[in-house]
Amino acid sequence: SSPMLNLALVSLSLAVAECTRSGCTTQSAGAVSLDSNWRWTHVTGNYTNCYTGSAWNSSICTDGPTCASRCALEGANYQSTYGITTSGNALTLKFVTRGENTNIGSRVYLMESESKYKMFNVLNKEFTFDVDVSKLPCGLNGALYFVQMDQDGGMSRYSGNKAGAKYGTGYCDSQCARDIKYINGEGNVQGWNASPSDPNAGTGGYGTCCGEMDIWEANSISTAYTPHPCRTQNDGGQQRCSGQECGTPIRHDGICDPDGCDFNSYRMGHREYYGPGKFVDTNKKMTVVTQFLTDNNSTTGTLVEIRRIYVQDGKVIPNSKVNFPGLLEPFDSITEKFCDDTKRSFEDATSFQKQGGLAHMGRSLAKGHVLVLSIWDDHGANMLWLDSSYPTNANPNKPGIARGTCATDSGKPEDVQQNHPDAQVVFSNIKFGDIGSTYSGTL
Ligand code: IDC
Repeated sequence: SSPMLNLALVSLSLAVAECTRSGCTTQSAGAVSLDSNWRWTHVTGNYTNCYTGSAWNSSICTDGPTCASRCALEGANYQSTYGITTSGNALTLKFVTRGENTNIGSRVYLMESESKYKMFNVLNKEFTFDVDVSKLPCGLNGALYFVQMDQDGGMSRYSGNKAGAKYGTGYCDSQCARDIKYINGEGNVQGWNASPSDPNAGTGGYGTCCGEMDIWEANSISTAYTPHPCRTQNDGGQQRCSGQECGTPIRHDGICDPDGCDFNSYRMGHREYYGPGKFVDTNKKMTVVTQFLTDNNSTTGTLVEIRRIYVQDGKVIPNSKVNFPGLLEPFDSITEKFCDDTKRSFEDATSFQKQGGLAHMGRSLAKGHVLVLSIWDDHGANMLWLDSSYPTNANPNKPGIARGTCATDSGKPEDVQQNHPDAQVVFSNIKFGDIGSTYSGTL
């Protein structure tokens, strides 16, 4: 990936507030940059595509390093091509945008400057935002999360990367994403195969892994928050993987935890808590507060608990309590004990524990994470792990199987794209600061 030719918009502004006990101040307006995978990549010096649909141009991209040295990444027309708009402190991500080509979903990163992502250390802090999920049906996910990407997108570590954070390079996550076109400053050309179900995607021989903290994965039916630690270098920093390291063929034998330790109120036994017309009413905007508590109440402590609070219509709504038989305690937050107990009673795989659990997630967060906002559909599992019963062949009455009210045949990408092209998520009013400083309301 080398510099662009054609100067289009490279970012959009988005205001974020930082808070202390004495109040919040809006920092110099931030910006978001679109992930490089969504951008046009063409030969440097002319407009021959380096990549089209689900395939590399094999005469240009003869191998990974050559590909990156010959190809450039473009600027982005956020609104008309990708359906992404900002207004003041709000960001709207639309699902299907029909421009010159049809675009599906998007992923953007919060910037600190034109060439650097903004880094967050959330330990002993709280992160708060408002979200409108009312236009997110079964099968869609409007996500807000943190990943341990490099601040410059990998430009200084990988000489082949001439594009950097400005062009949204350097993505990584705990699934060790293999659909990423440029990894470590090289095209992911070797072993690239078209996706069997997605005409705009494929997977290469390499993946890109790093620690991930999902603050919010949600639609109007279900929501989950989930830490995913990784045993990559630098306590979860971006690392390229190949073969079994990436978690294929054996899902739980890679260098990251792909499942995480999830708190989904429905899955945890409170079925009237979150949804349209429910206790936390997804027909209306809500405020979502997430607190990262350490053992010594400082940013250098060990992460011991991740708490969730909602605020809606001026009312503070405590998180739901876990409610199913065979459980040690009525947990209402993520702790190591909660993870051990739920994995044990649900008979889930324990890759979370194997990858170091909550303490290791904390070490990763301490290194600094990039904020990601996205809207996506799921070619792997139709989002059933979030909003339906999963695995679909298991008894839905067994604790841990039911995650939401969506049908087990819902969420197919072709269905949601056809029937809900106008789906969208709106994130707004992002606040970050000391515990207790970012929200108010009556109990
Ligand atoms: C979920 C992850 C999520 C990821 C999704 C699809 O939390 O980030 O996008 O998988 O890969 C399972 C599933 C597993 C789920 C996990 C939590 O096999 O796919 O992980 N879980 O729902 N069974 C029990 C729990």
